[in-house]
Amino acid sequence: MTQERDRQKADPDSHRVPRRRIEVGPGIFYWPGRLDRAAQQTLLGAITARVARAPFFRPRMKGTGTPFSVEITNFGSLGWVSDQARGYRYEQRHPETGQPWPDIPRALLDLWDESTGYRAPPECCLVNLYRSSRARMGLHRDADEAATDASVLSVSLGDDALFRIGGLGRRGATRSFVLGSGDVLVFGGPARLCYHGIDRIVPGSSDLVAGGGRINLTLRRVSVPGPGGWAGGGAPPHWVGGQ
Ligand SMILES: O=C(O)CCC(=O)C(=O)O
Repeated sequence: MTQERDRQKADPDSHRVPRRRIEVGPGIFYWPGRLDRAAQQTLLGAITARVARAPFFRPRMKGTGTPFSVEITNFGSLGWVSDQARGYRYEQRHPETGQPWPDIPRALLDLWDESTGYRAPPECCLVNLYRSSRARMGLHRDADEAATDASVLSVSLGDDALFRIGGLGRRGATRSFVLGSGDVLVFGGPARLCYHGIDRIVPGSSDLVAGGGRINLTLRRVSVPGPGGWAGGGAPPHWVGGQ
């Protein structure tokens, strides 16, 4: 992966050709430069238009109320939120505007189909904004979803980030690598509940995001699709809204 990254750095145009998919570990797939610069700009435009309707906000840890170092918003029928009183959960509306989340951009839905092959669309596109050089994301598991048979799809835009991924236990061995603008990561199957996080970003390593920083898009299927599943209509499942 380091060689891949070095090649991109040496040849700035190399990102125009989608690179091959690399299996980093069982169930963990990494596509450096999956989106070329034009695709990144188009996607960023789609994100910016939606953020105007669903502005970034800063989630807080349950109990302590400690603010996250990242700001977030969501697209899709369900948005991941966290606040002091109720902690991690999915909600159908933006906590500050009270409005439903904007739809997930078409390009991301296509990428989901291509890269996860899952039988149903994602319900949540969590948008993480790493604006400050101190922004990071501690090791955690994506464990608030019922559909753990669906992979998690992650798209990076803007500044490079040092991504860390381990195993199913918090204290196990981890490995880290750089996620750059346009890189795509998918983890599922044996890796679906792996611990992962962002150690730090590299400020100024990309000029894509106006104002600087990094945007990460994490797409997840929340509910189990099909008979008995919930596809955004009717009564939501019990894990939505912290009920
Ligand atoms: O920013 C990233 O690349 C990781 C985001 C993440 O792990 C999450 O939102 O659960």
